[in-house]
Amino acid sequence: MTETSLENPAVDPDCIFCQIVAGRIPAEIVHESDKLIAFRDTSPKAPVHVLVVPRQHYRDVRELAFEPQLMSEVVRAAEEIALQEANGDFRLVFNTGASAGQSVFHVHAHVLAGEELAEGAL
Ligand code: D5M
Repeated sequence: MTETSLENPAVDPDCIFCQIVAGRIPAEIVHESDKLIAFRDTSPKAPVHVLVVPRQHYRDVRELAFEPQLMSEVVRAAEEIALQEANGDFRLVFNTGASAGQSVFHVHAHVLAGEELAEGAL
């Protein structure tokens, strides 16, 4: 079943990231706009590990590719977070499909930043 609202016409009530967007599950939010939220990953793989998540439910980046403006906002958000929390450099990862490691099927960009990235440890 799909809920609808003016702000977010495509919400999957069984999706954990839709629940975070709706404020029903807590998260450490570091960045917000009308189209996106960004919060810390609960299993960080880098000194800075933030997930940038469109408020609207898209399954993966293949679906997001049909929304170039929103895709661009994801990249700009990553840039801002990396500037806020590290030296501005960052790695942007979209795990796409279960066999590529995607475990949450609401598109999210992993923003990874911090010194260990340059040292090749991650
Ligand atoms: O990445 C899914 C990521 O989502 C994984 O790194 C853990 C993270 N995760 C899962 N649940 C939460 C909550 N509730 N808050 C913050 N982070 C969360 P994937 O690319 O799909 O494997």
